[in-house]
Amino acid sequence: MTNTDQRRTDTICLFDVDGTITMPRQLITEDMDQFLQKLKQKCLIGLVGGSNIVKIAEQIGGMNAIQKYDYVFAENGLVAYKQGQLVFEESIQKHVGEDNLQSFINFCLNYLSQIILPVKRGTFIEFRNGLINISPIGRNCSTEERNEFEKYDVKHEIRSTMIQQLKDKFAHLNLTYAIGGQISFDVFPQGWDKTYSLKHLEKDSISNVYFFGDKTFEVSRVLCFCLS
Ligand code: M1P
Repeated sequence: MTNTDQRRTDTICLFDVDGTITMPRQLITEDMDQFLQKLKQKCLIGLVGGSNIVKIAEQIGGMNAIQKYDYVFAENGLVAYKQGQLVFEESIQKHVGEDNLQSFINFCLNYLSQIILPVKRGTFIEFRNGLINISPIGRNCSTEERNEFEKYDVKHEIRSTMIQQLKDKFAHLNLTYAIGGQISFDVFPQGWDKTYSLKHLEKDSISNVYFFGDKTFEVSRVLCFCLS
């Protein structure tokens, strides 16, 4: 019997990308690449990252490298590749609907136009496939301005106050608000974190999911056990 014959197809080892199989935004090392391919002889292997597929592919050796994994989930699973083939795509506009999206964006633009900050720059709303990123100071600010805003925000609660208003006004949209960085917050539909990728595995009757990630807080623990 060869190693491949012993491969368990009801079990997957699912790896986060940045900070887990690579350093943040860096290329995969030869050692890690070989380790994962060896593991693939024993069970299914997959990647789940927050970045888009182009960025993930760059880190693992190009678009052709996607087929080295049984599953690659980009944008937390909103874009899913199985055995190298694109099998699923979802977007925030499809999910929320254009009318709702525009009400939300217009409210944000109006709100942002009325707050006074020490400095304001450009790109206050960045529309991504799976989330909307909102920055009161504007994403075009310099590093120094970014650092200053972060401190100002701690004192004046600019982001949390805006989030509270959005939560009240758009409760019906079931959105999640996350302050993950220094100058902005992310808005995305509830459940659109890394656990989203589990939908694809459930559909394929994969019952054992072992998740490996660097920031394994509450969500990752759920991810580890909910299919086991
Ligand atoms: O990864 C954490 C956050 O990093 C950036 O936030 P900021 O520009 O505010 O520091 C953004 O990419 C944000 O979307 C992300 O959650």
